[in-house]
Amino acid sequence: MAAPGENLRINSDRLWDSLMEMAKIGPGIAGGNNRQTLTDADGEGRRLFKRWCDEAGLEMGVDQMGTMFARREGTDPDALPVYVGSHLDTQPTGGKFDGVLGVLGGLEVMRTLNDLGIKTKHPIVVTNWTNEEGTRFAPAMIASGVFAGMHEQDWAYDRTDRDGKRFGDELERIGWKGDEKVGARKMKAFFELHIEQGPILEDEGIDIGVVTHGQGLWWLQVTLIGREAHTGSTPMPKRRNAGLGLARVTELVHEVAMDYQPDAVGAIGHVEVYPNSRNVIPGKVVFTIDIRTPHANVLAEMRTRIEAGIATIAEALDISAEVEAVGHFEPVAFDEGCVKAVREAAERLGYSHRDIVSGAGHDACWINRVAPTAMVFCPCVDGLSHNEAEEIFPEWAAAGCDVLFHAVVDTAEIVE
Ligand code: HGY
Ligand code: MN
Ligand code: MN
Repeated sequence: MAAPGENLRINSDRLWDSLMEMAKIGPGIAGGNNRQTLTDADGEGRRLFKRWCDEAGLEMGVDQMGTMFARREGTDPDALPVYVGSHLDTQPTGGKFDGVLGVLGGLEVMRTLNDLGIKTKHPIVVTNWTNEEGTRFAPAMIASGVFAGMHEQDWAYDRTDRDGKRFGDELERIGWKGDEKVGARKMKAFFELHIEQGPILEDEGIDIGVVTHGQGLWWLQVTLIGREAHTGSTPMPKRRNAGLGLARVTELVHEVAMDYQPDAVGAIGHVEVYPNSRNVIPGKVVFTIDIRTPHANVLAEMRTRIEAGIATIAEALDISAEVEAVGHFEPVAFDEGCVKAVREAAERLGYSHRDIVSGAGHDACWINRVAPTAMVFCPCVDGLSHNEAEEIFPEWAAAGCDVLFHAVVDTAEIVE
């Protein structure tokens, strides 16, 4: 089947305008976004996306995890659809492009096909996966995880945020709990366009990242219990200081990650200190360790070393420690056929490209377990993401979306 000509490009201005329009919903305090999952802002962003899909003549379906699927018909309605998409939810201090570029880039593919009157054999479906970020409700990629059979739906519904609100209740509250069975949809392939969220492409002056692998991850939620006491009148030897435990575990995570350079990473991003009073020794600290590496054996070793280290620290400080795994996926190798479609699209379009491993997790990491999957990366300024200062250039967004367009349309097979 003839591939689309190298002259076929998406409408860069329309894509950028849509990104800027979506960025107005759930604004942050420093120019980025705070459109956390299942908040009213998320609901507003979903309504805007649905309006745009309606205007593009797409048929919208919503599953029981709230994931949105907007379908453009193919000439063969029985042919397995090609899926494309990402997520519209953001971090509390998120950027305008993480996830959003993949959803609105998928919509731009549809809009361009409509403009050109192109018909494909396979239907194409653009997707907004619920709660990719995992910041309000852990774990990340929870909806794509249920879709891929990695999490039970009722377990996902029972996840609570720090105010004790349930995922299932919040999904109903914002009015986006669909009736489709999660995972019932079968895919010919899934493609996700995303910003790199790291510095490699920009540093090397490369337009496109052909994502061959995704690194594996553990999120370990740790609860340290000591004893609240007066910060002034309690002698140092008599303290059971959970805050000191947090400090030592933070150092431990860093040291273990540094032992496996250049690939491993580790940090603690979420911390709750109780009672969080200036003159009370912390009696309880709850925090989440995030460790990642592309190597499965190293990921396991890092977790083992960290858990053993926590036990040693707890004993030395006379505090107790509980460790609960709240997020995990093994390193991912994306589908070679789909990766090839991305690489060939970049070559056809004349964009510089290189193979790359994704440092961040993505819905594609789970969907790769149930359908041939690949990702397209574009650079981001200073490699910065999960920061309101996240930035890309319109040309970067357009190049990534052009490659997405060609990879998706190649796979969906142009009929006329
Ligand atoms: O955590 C991640 O890698 C993704 O941004 N949710
Ligand atoms: Mn993302
Ligand atoms: Mn993210």
